[in-house]
Amino acid sequence: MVEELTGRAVLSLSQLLSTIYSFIPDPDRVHAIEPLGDGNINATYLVTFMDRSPLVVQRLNESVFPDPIGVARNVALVTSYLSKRWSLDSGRYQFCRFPRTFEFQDGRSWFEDQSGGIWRCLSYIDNGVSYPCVVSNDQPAEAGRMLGCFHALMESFDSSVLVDPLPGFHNLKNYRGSYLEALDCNRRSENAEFHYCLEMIEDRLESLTLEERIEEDKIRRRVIHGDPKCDNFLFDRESGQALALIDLDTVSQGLLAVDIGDCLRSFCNPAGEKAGSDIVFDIHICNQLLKGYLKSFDLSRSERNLIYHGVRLLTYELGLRFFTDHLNDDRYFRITREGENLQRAGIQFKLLESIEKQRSAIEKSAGIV
Ligand code: GN1
Ligand code: MG
Repeated sequence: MVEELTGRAVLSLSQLLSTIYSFIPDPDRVHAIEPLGDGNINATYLVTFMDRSPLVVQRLNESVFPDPIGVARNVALVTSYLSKRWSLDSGRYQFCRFPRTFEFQDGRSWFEDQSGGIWRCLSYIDNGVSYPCVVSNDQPAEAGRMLGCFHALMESFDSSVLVDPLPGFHNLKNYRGSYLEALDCNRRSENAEFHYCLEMIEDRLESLTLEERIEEDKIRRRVIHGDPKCDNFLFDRESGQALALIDLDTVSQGLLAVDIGDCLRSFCNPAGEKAGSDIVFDIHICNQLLKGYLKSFDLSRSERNLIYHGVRLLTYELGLRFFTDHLNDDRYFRITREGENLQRAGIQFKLLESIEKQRSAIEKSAGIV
């Protein structure tokens, strides 16, 4: 059995275990180590102990993050800010919990292994479970509430202390450039799905940026999560209440419409990012999620105006990113079979068509018509 990280490093199971044992606290008290979650980027494990709380152990994907130590530091700053901020207002945010970053003996928040791999440990949120798509009626409103709480808690965080985790992330021009480059030199196909994606990409390019809209309306950038997709939320296993927003590597300055758009893109696709047919943007989920969000964060009218454009942009952007990665032989997003990123791209573009058909309903949901 081998552990394969997207891109490069391949570790045998014994190398993987001995690396993890070399830095975790109390290695002789370990009960089990097992893979955790379904993230496309980092490799994540749950380490349980005989007599201490479990830890989430992650190796940062260095072929995605150019400065993995910088990213580990960012996350330590964000988690420590969130827990301080939360304790000041724990009545209001009583159900929110956020992971804490484990500090090693040398005071660092990361560990560098012999081959230069960067690892970190985070606290495990008890009873928290994540899902790849919506599984219960209350989940969308709960997720919206949690995203709103996250934005509210992070409002006064000084994001200038963070390094840019991923230069060019959520920048359509950047993805367009990589796409054109990949199209020029890489594989092409006669496959119908491939041509459908090409057409979708080319047809919509001009009408998608948020930049002009924000300049007109003078919308300010705030602290965003950057990746609030469904399986980055933890819900209480029994009550279904949203407990936490995890995967904080992409926290940066940005537009709230980017986070809200990405969150809607993910939650309102009940078939999930991997299923092949019946891809529809579920307007009922959208209504519930935005209701939950607007209860915990007061969005200005101009920001609400951007929500439709945000969900459209983020869906297009992810389709373009999956498609480009397919052209580039899957260097970025982990795959389990050949052609998976092409299929994922097609799903995002079908979702995009459904979003465009429901523009007025989405705007109504955002409270602007
Ligand atoms: C990646 O790491 P994960 O699986 O939570 C990606 C997101 C995409 C998402 C699509 C750093 O998120 O931008 O929306 O896959 N994260 C990064 O599933 O690229
Ligand atoms: Mg994740």
